[in-house]
Amino acid sequence: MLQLIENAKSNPLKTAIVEEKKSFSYQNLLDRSEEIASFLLNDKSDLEEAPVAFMVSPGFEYVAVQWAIWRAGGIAVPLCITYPLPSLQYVIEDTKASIILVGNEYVETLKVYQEDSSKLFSSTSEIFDQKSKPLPEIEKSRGAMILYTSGTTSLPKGVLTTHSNIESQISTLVNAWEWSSEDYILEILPLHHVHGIINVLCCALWSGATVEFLNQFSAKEVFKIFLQGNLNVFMAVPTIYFKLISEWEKLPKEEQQKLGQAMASFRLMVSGSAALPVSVMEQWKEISGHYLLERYGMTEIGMAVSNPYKGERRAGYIGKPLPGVKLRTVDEDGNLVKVGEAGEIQIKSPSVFKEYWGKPEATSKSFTQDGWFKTGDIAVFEDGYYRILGRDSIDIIKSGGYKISALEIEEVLRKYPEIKDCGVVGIPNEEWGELVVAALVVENEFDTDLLNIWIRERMPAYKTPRKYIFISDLPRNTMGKVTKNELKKLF
Ligand code: MLC
Ligand code: AMP
Repeated sequence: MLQLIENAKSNPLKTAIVEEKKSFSYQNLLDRSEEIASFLLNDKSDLEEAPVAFMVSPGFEYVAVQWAIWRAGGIAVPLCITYPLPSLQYVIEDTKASIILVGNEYVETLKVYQEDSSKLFSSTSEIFDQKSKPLPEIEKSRGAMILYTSGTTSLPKGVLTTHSNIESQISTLVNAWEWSSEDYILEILPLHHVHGIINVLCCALWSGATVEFLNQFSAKEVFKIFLQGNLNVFMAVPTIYFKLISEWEKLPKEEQQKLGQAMASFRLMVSGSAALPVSVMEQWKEISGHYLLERYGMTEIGMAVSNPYKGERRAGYIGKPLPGVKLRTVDEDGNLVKVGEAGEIQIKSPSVFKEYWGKPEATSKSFTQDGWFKTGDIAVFEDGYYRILGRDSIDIIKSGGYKISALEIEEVLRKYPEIKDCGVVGIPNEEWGELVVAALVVENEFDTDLLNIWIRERMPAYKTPRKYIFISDLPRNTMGKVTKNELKKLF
C-alpha cells in the first residue's frame, strides 16, 4: 500500500494542485493516475520495477504521471525539462528505460525515441478513455525513483530510492515541520531533484495540502502570488532568496509594505540545497519578518539535519539531526572527531537510498563497512548545532542549488577542437553560491560565445562556465595533478 495514494483517498474533494488558475482535486489525481497506470500496464499486471522515464511540465499532469508509475509498479525517472538531448539520452540509456512518457510539448525534443521499436513512447495527451485495470500491490522495499546526481566521477549517477526510503524522507519532514492539510505551498523548483520532488511536492500531497505551480521561476511572479494571500509555506534555494531580495529592493515603498504584510501570514519559510549566507538570512528577516529555517540534505539521503521548527534558528548553521537520523562526523581514518573539530558527515537512516543504479562498485565505495553513508560534506558541531565547512572534493560545485561536477564539464570542454586542456573550478559568488569558471589551454585564443553555443547543445545551461581565462599551462603539483586551489586563485 502506497501511503501517499492512501492519504489522497481520505480527502478526495480537497484541492491538491493549482496550475495556471486551474484547480485539481485529490480525486482528479487519483483518477488520472489510475488511467495512466492502466495504459502503462498494457497487458501486464505489474511493471515489476521497470524504469519509466517521463518528461512532463510541472503541474497536475506531472504528478499524475509520477503516481501512475508508482501505482503500476514502475520506477519513476523524471527528466529535466530544460536539458539538451545528449543529457536526456544519458539518463534514458543509463536507466535502460523502455517506457518514455512525454508531455505534448516535448515530443519533438525526444523524437529520436518515437521510432525506436524497443521502447513504448507516448505523449500523455494520447492517454485517455483507458479501461481501468487492477493495480498491483506494491511492497515498500521495491524501487520507486531514480534521480541523477553529479559526484566525484565525471558522469552523473542514478540514485535509486525505494518506496520505504521515500516514505521515510517525507514523513520525517511532515512531522518535523508540522505539515497539515491547511497548508498551501508554491512549487518553483525543478522536478528532477529531491528539493522540489520530496520536500515541496510529496510532503504537501502526503499532508492533504495544496500545491500551486509556477512553471518558470521569476521573482516578479513569485511576489504576485505572495500577494494573492493563499500561501503559507515557501521553500527555495539561497539563490532564489537572493533574487527575491534584489527584486524587493526595486519596489516602491507601498508595494514593499503590502508584501511584508502578505509574508507575515506565512507559517514557514525554508532554505536549503546550498549554504545560506548569513547576510541573506538577515535581509530576508528584515523584509519578511521570518527567520529562514535552514536544513541540510542530499539526493542520496533526503533531509538529514534541520534547524528547529520551534526554537532557535541559528544563522550559518544547518541545525541538528532530524528524528530517525543517526549522524556522526569522522576524520580521514574514520575515527570520530571531537566536538568543535571538523569531520565528514556520515549518515544512517531509513531515508538513505538503496544503490547507485547499475553501479555496485560506486555504491559500496559510498558506504563504510558498517553501513554509514559517506556524504563528503565536512562539518563541525558547535553549541548543539552543526555547521557546514565545505566538501572533501574541490571538483564538486554548487551553483544556484544545483550540484555540478567539474570533471564532467572538463570532459565536454576537451572535445572542443580548439581546446588542448582545461580546468574547471567553482569560485565564490554572492548570488549563485559558486560560479562555474574554466581555464583553457589553447593554441590561439578564440570567441568563447561560439564555445558557449556549442556547450549548450551538449549540457544543461546551469553547467555552462560563466567566465573563461586563457593560460599557457594548468598549474600542477609534482605528481602532475592539476592544483585546483591554485587554479581558483587565477580567477
Ligand atoms: C542561470 N544563470 C546562471 C546560472 N544559472 N548564472 C550563473 N550560474 C548559474 N548556475 C543565469 C544565466 O545567465 C541565465 O541566462 C539566467 O541566469 C537565467 O537562467 P535561468 O535558467 O532561467 O535561471 P533562473 O530560472 O533564474 O534559475 C535560477 C534558479 C535555478 C535559482 C531558479 O538555478 C534553480 O531552479 N535552482 C534550483 C536547483 C535545485 O532545485 N537544486 C536542488 C538539488 S537537490 P542565460 O544567459 O543562460 O540565458 C539538493 C538536496 C537538498 O540539493 O539539500 O535540497
Ligand atoms: P545534491 O547532490 O544535489 O542533492 O546536493 C547535496 C549537497 O548539497 C550536499 O551534499 C551539500 O553539499 C549541499 N547542501 C545541501 N543543503 C545544504 C546546506 N543547508 N548548507 C550547505 N550545503 C548544503
